[in-house]
Amino acid sequence: MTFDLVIRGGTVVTGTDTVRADVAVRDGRIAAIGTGLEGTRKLDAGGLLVLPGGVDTHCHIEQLQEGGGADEESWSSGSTACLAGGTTSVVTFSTQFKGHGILEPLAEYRRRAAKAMVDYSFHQIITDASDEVIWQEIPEVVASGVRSLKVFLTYDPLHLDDRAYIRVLAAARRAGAIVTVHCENYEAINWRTEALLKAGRTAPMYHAWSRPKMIEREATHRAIALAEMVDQPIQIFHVSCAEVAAEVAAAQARGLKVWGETCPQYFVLTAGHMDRPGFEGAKFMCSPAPRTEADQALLWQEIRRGTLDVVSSDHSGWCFDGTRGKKVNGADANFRDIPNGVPGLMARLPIIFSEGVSKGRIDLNTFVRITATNPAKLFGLYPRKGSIAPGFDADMVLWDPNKRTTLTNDHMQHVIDYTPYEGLEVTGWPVATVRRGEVVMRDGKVQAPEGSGQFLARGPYDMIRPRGVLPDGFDAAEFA
Ligand code: DUC
Ligand code: ZN
Ligand code: ZN
Repeated sequence: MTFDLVIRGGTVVTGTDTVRADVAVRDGRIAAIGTGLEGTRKLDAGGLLVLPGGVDTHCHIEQLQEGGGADEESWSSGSTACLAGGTTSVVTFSTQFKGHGILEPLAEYRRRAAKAMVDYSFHQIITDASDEVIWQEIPEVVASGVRSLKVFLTYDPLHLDDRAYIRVLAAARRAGAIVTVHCENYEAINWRTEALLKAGRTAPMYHAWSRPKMIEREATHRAIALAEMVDQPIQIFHVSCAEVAAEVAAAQARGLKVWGETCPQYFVLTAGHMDRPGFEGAKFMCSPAPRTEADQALLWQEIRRGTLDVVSSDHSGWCFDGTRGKKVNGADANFRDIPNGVPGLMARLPIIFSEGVSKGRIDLNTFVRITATNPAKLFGLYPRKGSIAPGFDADMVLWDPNKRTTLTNDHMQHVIDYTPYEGLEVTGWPVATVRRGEVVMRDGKVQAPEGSGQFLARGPYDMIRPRGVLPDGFDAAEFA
């Protein structure tokens, strides 16, 4: 029997197994794994690893901005960066502006994403928990396949107070969606920011001072307690340190459906990067803020323990120069007025492979789990995405585990004019990317037609079903 494509002679790695085998593809899906397979086309994977295509479930691409327009990272450039780095599926965001609904922006996101070359879905951000959004629009959006909501417990003008957060949790419970949460204490950040600015401490490094670890820990604790009250599964986004992971671990130990995500920046950046001269520190500003090297070491421990089981990029599309990015309020803006976020669509897999696998902190199967299998499972993309087995989409990355590279912004292929990882040496590199059976990247050259990405509608799935454990047995979400 012949196949459309056979990837020959590689070492196939999944979240559980590592085997020498050929992988055969037919009609864009994996059709067989074995030896001596024959296909119309062949891709030689001798000496290479064959990994599932990366699944990045937290990245901001072409996100609409309140004043009009969108992030500089477009679907075209963002997809190119993903495929260059071995990522074949993303979950990005559809946002809501206060005073408005969620249906219109979601339609606009879908229109824009029609240019994607990676497969994609959305998390629906809720910033205004109006009755109409809660009772009519969220059920409609979830039924259309957008089965995750995102909330911010801080950030003007996005943040929700506790009452609004509870209402979103309840709406998600009724609709059958997971909620992802940005956990930092809004009032504490505002209070510290006011004090820092009054004291004349305005440089980028004071961004970290404005939001110390305990304000992330407090918000995480609160987010979990309220989710427990509603009996609603949640994922804590971008956990920056072990103290916050401990809140997630405590919830998991009690049997709650609480998961934790972290990002490459928390393994290789520190608050010290924001202390570079001039405005340079703005390149490293993201929230939560990067911590210390000691925190990085402890974060690896939480990955090994499985407390944190997803590593996504939180890619944010702000250029350093120009008038729309980090310098939108001037090259001497105080830290409060500098947009947060760092780019990382391409760099995610090389950094985690290098810092994790090449440096002996995690094994290959853990790498695959945290970058592909677990995000696919948690966000309802499994068993289509996230592994290499018959029936899965033929999304794979051929990976040279020994290739050493010094990262530069040219490697990134995003639209952003810098990478915070400039000069970082990595061992391990994507050599080719296969998306639904098509070779869409080879030796850094991305070739995929605009619009060849597919929307990933996500139906109901067991993992995010509420446990049915409620205080007093009373399901308040049925009524409010
Ligand atoms: N933090 C976020 O929560 N989102 C985008 C960028 C950032 O730093
Ligand atoms: Zn966030
Ligand atoms: Zn984000």
